[in-house]
Amino acid sequence: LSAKQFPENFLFGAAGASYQIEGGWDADGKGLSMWDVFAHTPGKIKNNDTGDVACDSYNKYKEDVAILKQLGLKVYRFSISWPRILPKGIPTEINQAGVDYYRNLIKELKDAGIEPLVTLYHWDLPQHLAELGGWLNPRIADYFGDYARICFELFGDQVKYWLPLNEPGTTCVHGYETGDLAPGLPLSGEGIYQCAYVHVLAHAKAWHIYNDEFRSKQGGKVGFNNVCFWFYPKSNNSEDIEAQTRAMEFGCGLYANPIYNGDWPQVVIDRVAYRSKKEGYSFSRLPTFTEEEKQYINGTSDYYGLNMYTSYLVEALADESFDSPSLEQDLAYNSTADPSWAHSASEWLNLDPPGIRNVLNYVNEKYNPGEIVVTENGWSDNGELDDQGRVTYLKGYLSNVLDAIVEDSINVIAYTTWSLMDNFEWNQGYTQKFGIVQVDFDSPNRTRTLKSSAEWYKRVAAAKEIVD
Ligand code: GCO
Repeated sequence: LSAKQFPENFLFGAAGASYQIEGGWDADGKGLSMWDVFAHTPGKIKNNDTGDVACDSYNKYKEDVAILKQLGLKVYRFSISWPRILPKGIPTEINQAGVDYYRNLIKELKDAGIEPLVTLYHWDLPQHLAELGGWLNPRIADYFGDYARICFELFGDQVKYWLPLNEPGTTCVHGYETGDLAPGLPLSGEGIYQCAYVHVLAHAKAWHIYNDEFRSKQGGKVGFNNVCFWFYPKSNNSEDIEAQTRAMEFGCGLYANPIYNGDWPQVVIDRVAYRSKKEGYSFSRLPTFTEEEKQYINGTSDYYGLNMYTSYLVEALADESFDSPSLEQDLAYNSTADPSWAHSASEWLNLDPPGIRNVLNYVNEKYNPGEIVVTENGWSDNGELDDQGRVTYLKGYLSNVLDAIVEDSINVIAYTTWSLMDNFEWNQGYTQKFGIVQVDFDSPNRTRTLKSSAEWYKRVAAAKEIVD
């Protein structure tokens, strides 16, 4: 029905991440990451699953690229495992087998006409650095800068799209606030803000290194990746509308605002200062950027890498709903799903296609990022081959991306669905499947099979429009 077309040079693709797909956790000189350690700790992951083998992409990357090619996809977002390149995270020792792996993967992609979009860090922090304090230690930004420089040197002749970090928000909330993801530190009310601070500095460092040392000869782009979900106020009460603002600013804004506007969102500054004072602190639990840091972080992104999956309704809560300092208390809202939304296999993921168009408009207006790449968007189920739920989801969200481009004039240049293959879904292990391609985790061969959604997506990528 719709004759609306994606722009001629729009890139359709798929995404994945090292720890979730590679396996080879101790192969050929790779060092330990904090995810190896976390997953090997009994009780942390559903069924005590691990990423030890995962999709075995360390050995089967050629098959992965062949599938991308068969689907007519033109961009592949993958991440480099920091400890596969630098076993301890430090630049004293480079693991040549790791370098070879990514050079081979990139060559395979380029030969197939597929653009690599490379995340430098998708949560697998070298364990050595985790022991030095991980994302609570501001020096991690310096270690990250050294690692980023090495990757730009090693791969930058072939890679034009970089994302230094993946979803700082998820790490800071789940790694350092609630503790249900690695490194598993429940530092309620405090860890999250220190973690956000260190991530912002690390991202900016990588961007500056690229800008100063590589941009003129390599001509690539370094984007900022951030997860932004959409929140609707549950009612038109001013309290619920303020809760919506808090939801957007403590979620999306906490990370994006420093990068695009040079400081934390004002709402967050005010709210955490107010709460901290009430709780008896003489300072805010939110670290302060120095003037020099504000200058350094401001404007350090060449495109916005948006991860977007779901929406919620928010309802304001009374200010004293929790009895100790916490993000929950700072947020002071309750979030629920609209009863009309379909649910995925993941408790947090609902079907609300207009949410992505709302977020694209929000990000575009607030941060004026120029180009946007939707770097993650996808649906989970139990792994069935005829995955009509995923087709419905992708059709709805992609239609809204198309409307954002055509009707709202937002410059979305690419879309990489999460995920190319079923994979290790963090603390949910292999119980939730996001792939457009099925992986048989019971077969030693990790057999890959296209699902209905892959066949559908292939037709969309070829037609550059939404098809039935
Ligand atoms: C991320 C995501 C992915 C997840 C996906 C589904 O941070 O990029 O967490 O790694 O697998 O979002 O939950």
